[in-house]
Amino acid sequence: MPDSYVPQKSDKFTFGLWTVGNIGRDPFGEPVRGALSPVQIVHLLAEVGAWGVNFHDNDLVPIDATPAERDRIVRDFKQALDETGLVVPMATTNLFTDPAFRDGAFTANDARVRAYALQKTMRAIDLGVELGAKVYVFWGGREGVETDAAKDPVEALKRYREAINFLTDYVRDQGYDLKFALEPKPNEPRGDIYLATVGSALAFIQTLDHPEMVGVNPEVAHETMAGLNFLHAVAQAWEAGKLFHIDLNDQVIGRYDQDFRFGAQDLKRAFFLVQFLEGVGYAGSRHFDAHAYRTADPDDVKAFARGCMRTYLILKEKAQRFAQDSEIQGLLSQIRAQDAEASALLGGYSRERAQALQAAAFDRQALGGRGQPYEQLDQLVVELLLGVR
Ligand code: GCO
Ligand code: MN
Ligand code: MN
Repeated sequence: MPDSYVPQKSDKFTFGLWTVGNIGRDPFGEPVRGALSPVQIVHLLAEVGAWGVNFHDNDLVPIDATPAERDRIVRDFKQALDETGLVVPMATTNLFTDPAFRDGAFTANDARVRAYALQKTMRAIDLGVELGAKVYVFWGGREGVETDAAKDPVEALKRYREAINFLTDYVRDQGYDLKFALEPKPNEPRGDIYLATVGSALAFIQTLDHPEMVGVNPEVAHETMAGLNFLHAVAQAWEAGKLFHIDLNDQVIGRYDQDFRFGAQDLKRAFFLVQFLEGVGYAGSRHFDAHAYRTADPDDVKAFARGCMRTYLILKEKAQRFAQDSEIQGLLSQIRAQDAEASALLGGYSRERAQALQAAAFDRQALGGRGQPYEQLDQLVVELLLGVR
């Protein structure tokens, strides 16, 4: 039987160099896998069927590389892209690994660090654009505090805004075709990170000089760490025209930052997410910002990468079944049926409508007496996902 879950270019599946390249270091243990070169990772991603590869500046070019080394690395990387047909849809800056950023980058208290962060980001933007990136991600992992004695949170926001404004102007000045995507996270590695959720990032974007150039890069794990409903965050970003990118992985609420394989933890939430992205026609990358378990050997890393994509495709098929399932659709039309008389009372404001509403009679007890078959509906979804319908 032909396997219909084989990734295609049109699926727009991407991985960062740091994801399948993760060597399994954690706060308690040394690396367990050998480092792969960027060229090796490109070939690995091509082998498993990915469409694109993303990188931080220093995933590709080490922070202390000479200009000659940089040129050689970029040339080899481009050659690997040519050989495999992989594209680079997104790039980003590492503003968290080097000790210089121990107090943050754009929000660091030391002005020299803030200036260095801008310089490093401009250079990383140049590199990303050179390799074809159209989206530039800002994940402010170190932009935060352990103690609020250290930084004024209002001042931190002002610094953050000044940096993003500077960089949007840089992109315009260079004539680059590049959009920014802010990636919120509540904590880790800082005790508390500024712009902790998608909602905070969306509000912040409206205060920028070029809000049209800036959207968000929501990540499953990050909203889940905050105990929030990821689908709702994605939906709000989408509705605001700000879903420029997405980081897919999985996470248990209340645990450390796990970065599990997409769908590894909560299949039902993953299903509603895929159903949403496919349903609205989200056209951006499906980026898996996840890594294999520390127990994985190189073969198991490939299984991890294939698993992310395969689960996405299976859930996409489940969404099609959901749309075709007559029992589910029957319940949905029952739930969504609208009372014409009541609907006429709703909509935009007019004085007549306000008067009609003031005069309307509502049978409050009848309203409270009406149930909804959500148990039935949810059980049908569960059975669909369990493969028995
Ligand atoms: C994390 C983040 C990062 C970012 C990456 C790209 O929790 O470490 O998700 O993986 O996505 O730095 O900006
Ligand atoms: Mn993350
Ligand atoms: Mn991420």
